[in-house]
Amino acid sequence: MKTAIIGLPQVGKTSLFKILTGASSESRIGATKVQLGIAKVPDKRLSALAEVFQPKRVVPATIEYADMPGLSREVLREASYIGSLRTVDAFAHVLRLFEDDTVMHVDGSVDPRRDWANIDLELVLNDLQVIENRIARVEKDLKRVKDPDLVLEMELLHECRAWLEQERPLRELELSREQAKRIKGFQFLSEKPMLLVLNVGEEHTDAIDAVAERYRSELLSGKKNLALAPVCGSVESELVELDEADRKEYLDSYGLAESGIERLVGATYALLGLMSFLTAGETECRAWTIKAGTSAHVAAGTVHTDFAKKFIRAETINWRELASHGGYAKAREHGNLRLEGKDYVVQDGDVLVFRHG
Ligand SMILES: Nc1nc2c(ncn2[C@@H]2O[C@H](COP(=O)(O)OP(=O)(O)O)[C@@H](O)[C@H]2O)c(=O)[nH]1
Ligand SMILES: [Mg+2]
Repeated sequence: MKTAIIGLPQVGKTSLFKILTGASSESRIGATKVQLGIAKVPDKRLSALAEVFQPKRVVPATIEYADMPGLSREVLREASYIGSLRTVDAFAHVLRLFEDDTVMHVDGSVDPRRDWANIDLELVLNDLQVIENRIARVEKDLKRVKDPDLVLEMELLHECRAWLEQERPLRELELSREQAKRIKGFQFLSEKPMLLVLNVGEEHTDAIDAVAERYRSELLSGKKNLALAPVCGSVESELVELDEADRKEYLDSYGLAESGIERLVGATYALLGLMSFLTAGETECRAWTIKAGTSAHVAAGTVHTDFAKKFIRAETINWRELASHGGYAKAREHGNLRLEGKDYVVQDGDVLVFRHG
């Protein structure tokens, strides 16, 4: 899964990228390169299982992030910039809330609502341009052959165009399942699920949840494929430099209950309808990311294609139960290890052992 960190220049994108990936990235005005990094998904369940099994390897789930140069009408005309945006699964749009006279704002003042509206409009206009071009092409083709597939496409394009002309992003458009599948092929920018990341100033960290709640009710109400999470860029980029042991204390000193990465990853999973299951043993404890509603058969395939092909059953137990039994033997003795078939819908926090031929 890949998320692009977007937003105006100087709003805290690179700071956020550092918080998430722990990577160092150049933080300078007018950076033009896209930088990629991997975030490890923090997971208390995985740590608990690692305590029990003492495995050789602990492998958390990961999310890939792209730190994008600041958005503007100009960069949205560059093919390479657009290309890096098209291929991601979601956007994290950083909105500046922090006040700091030493950091310039391209529009002269701090106003997250305005910034969000402006950038969303750029995404909408970009999609509109793509659609106009496509409609012109398909019209020509339809004059030659009445391909029913093209007729359906044309219908969808017209529906999207009408929506975009009202300056509304495609992520909010209600589509049939068939249309939703078709639209994916275009990789429209305004169609991608969007996480708004409020970059809150250090003076507001102890009220961070209240601030987020206020903006959530103002900006999100009734909108699809949209979520919001707050971070404090300047405070939390310091976290990356600290040992695990000192982090809790540091967060506490700012009145923060969890780190930005925990809040962001949680919000991203919810936005994309994701969850994780776990595998655990002496060799490896590992978290796997799947869509909510995934069957045991498909889950097996994410671990190994052979597990899916030769699937017999999945021995299943909630991570907490497994940890409290101290391993599979005791859990089995107590009859807490269930045998589930191909169609079992995997639950968040399940530990699965795949039996295969
Ligand atoms: N005071 C304050 N400054 C911040 C905060 N987040 C980022 N900055 C500063 O804003 C400037 C731009 O940050 P950067 O992450 O490079 O923004 P980008 O251009 O969006 O990648 C840097 O000087 C940061 O130190 C914050 O929460 N508070
Ligand atoms: Mg940057």
